[in-house]
Amino acid sequence: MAELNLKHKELDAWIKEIAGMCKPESVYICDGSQHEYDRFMWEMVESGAAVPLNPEKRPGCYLFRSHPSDVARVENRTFIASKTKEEAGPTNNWIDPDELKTTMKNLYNGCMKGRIMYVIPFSMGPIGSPISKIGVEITDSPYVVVNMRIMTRIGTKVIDELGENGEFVKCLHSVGKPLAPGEKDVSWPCAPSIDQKYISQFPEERMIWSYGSGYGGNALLGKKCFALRIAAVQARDEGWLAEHMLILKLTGPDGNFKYVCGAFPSACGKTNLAMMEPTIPGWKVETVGDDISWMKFGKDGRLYAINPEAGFFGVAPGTSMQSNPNAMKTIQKNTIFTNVGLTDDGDVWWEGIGTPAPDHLIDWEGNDWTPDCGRNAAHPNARFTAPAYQCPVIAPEWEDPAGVPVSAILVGGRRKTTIPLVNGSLNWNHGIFLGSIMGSEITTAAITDNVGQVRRDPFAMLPFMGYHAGDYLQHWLNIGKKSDMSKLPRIYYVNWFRKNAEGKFIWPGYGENSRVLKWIVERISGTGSAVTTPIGNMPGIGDIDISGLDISESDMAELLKVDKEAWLLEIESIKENYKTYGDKLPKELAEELAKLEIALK
Ligand code: GTP
Ligand code: SPV
Ligand code: MN
Repeated sequence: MAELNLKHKELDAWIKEIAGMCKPESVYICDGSQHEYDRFMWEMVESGAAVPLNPEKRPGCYLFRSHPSDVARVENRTFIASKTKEEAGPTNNWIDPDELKTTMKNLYNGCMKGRIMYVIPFSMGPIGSPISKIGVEITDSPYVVVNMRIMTRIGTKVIDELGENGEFVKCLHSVGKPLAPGEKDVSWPCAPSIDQKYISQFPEERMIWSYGSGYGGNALLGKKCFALRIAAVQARDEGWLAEHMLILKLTGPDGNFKYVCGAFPSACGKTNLAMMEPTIPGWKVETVGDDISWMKFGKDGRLYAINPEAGFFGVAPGTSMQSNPNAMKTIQKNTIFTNVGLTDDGDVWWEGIGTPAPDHLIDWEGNDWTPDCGRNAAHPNARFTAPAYQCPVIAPEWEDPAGVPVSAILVGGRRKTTIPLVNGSLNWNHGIFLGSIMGSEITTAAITDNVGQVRRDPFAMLPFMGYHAGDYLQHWLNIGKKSDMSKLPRIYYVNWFRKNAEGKFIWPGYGENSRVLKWIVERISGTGSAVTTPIGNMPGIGDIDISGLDISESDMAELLKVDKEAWLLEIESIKENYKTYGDKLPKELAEELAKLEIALK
C-alpha cells in the first residue's frame, strides 16, 4: 500500500481507510484498458468463474453462473440510511446511519482477506460533460470490474478528470466471502445468507455500502444505487430529475424527429421499446438509453436527457429476433451473459430466444438440461451486459454531453384490465398524477390474497427513490411550477399488457407499439386528434394507425374503452395507496384524484 499515492488526497485516504478495514491481499487501481479487461476475464476463466463462449458464434463473449440465491436485486435488504426515518419515508427500509455503519463495519472487517481489492474510478455520463457525475467503486469482485467497464466509463481518464479535489460518490462493495489461507475460491462468492446482504445508501453523505451480493443492481453500484437512489437526492437538491426511464429517438417519414422517455418498472419493456423496430412503414426508432435518464433544464427552458450509462444490462429470456432483433445483434460479441443456458457447441440459449430448444444443454445452475426436464434453462432474470455502441440502432447523439430535448414521457406498468392502451395527460399536474398511480398486478405473490392486487410504482421508482416518496412526487410537481409549462414534455399513460378473458394479450406489443408512438408524436405536433374523456385525452376510433395490423374492431374498442365501473374501483384502490404518503401526499395529487372521481360519476 505504500506505493499508493494518488494526487487526489481524499480519494487516496479513502482507499487506504477501506483497505485497512477490509484487509485485502493487495490493492489494484483499474486503468480501464482492454488489456486489463482481457486479463481479468482470462483469470476468471482459469479459476472457473467464467466460461468463454465459442468464438465463432459469440466472439469475445463469456458466461457466468451466479449462486442460485444471488439472482436479482434484494429490495428487502436495500436501505436508505438518511439521518431520520421521516426523510426515507414510508416506502423505503430505514436504519439509523450510525447503527447501520456499525453493523456493516463488523461485516467489512477483514472481508476481503485472500482477495484483491479493485478500485474502479467511473463516470456516469460522458467524461467531462457538465451533466455527468463521477463515482469510485471499491470491490473485491473481478466480475464487477468487467461489468462496470461495459456499463460505465472507467479508468485512468476518470482519475485525471477528478484532478486534485474533484467530487466523487464513494461506492464500497464486497461479495462478503473472505478466503482463508490456501482456501480455494468458489465460482460465485457471496454471503451465505440473505440477512447478511446489505444494499445501503447514505443519501446525505452521497455514499453507498453494498455487502454480500455479486449480482447486477446490488453490485454494479453506478446503476441503481448511484444513478437512481443517490442521484435522485442530488437531483432534488439541484433541481433536476434522475429517473428509471428509457430514452428513444423517433423519426417520422417526413424526417422530423422527437425524443421520448419512458418509465416502466423492472421487466416491463424499457429495453424492448428503446430498441424497437417500428412496424409502420417510414418510421424509425433509435436508442439513446434503455434504463436510466438524467434530465436537466437547458438554457431554452426545455428538459434535456442524458443516458448516464454506457451499456445495457438487459433481461435475456424473451429476447429473440422476433421480439427485439436489435438487442440480439447487440449481444453478438463482447457480451457478458449471466445465468443463461450453455449449449453443447458453446453458444447461449434461453426461454423465448426464438430457436428450438436443443436436445441437451447446461442450465444456469450448471446442471444437465433436456427439454423435458421440467426446469428453466435460463433463470427468468438472466441478463446480458453489452456495450451500447454495439447496438445497430444506437442514436448518433447518444453520447452528446448536452443531452437530447425530451418531448414526451411515457409511464405505465403491466395491467391486464382497466388501463387503456394509451391515455394522454390533460396538463403537467395531471401527468404527475398518472405517474403516481401507475403500477402492475402482482403475479408472483407468495400470499395468494395479493394476487391480482396492484402494486403502485410511481414513475417506476418505488425501489429506487433515495428519499420520501411524497417529497419525490412533490419534486415532480415543483418542476412544473418553476418552468414554462409549454416547454415541458407531455406525459402519456400507456399499457401494452391488457389481457382478454382467455388470458391472452390483446395488443401485439413490441414493434407494433410504434403505432401508439406515432399517435403521441402527432398529438405533440398538433396534427393528431383525440377525444377528451374523464381520465384524459384518448385516441378516438380510427385515430391510431392500425393499417396492416390484424386486430379486430372489438379488440381495439376494448383497448381504448374508459371502463367506468373498473375506474371507480381503481379510485378506491388509489385512495388506499395514497394513505401511504400520510401528510406528505401532495395536495395537487389529492385534487387530481377528486377531479377524476367527479368526472367519472
Ligand atoms: P429492466 O432491465 O428490469 O429494467 O427491464 P425492462 O423494463 O428493460 O424490460 P424488458 O424490455 O427487458 O422486457 C421485459 C419483458 O417484457 C420481456 O420478457 C419482454 O419480452 C416483455 N415485453 C417487452 N415489451 C413488451 C410488449 O410490448 N408486449 C408484451 N406482451 N411483452 C413485452
Ligand atoms: C432492474 O431491476 O430494473 C434492472 C436490473 O434494470 S438491475 O440492474 O439488476 O437492477
Ligand atoms: Mn431497470
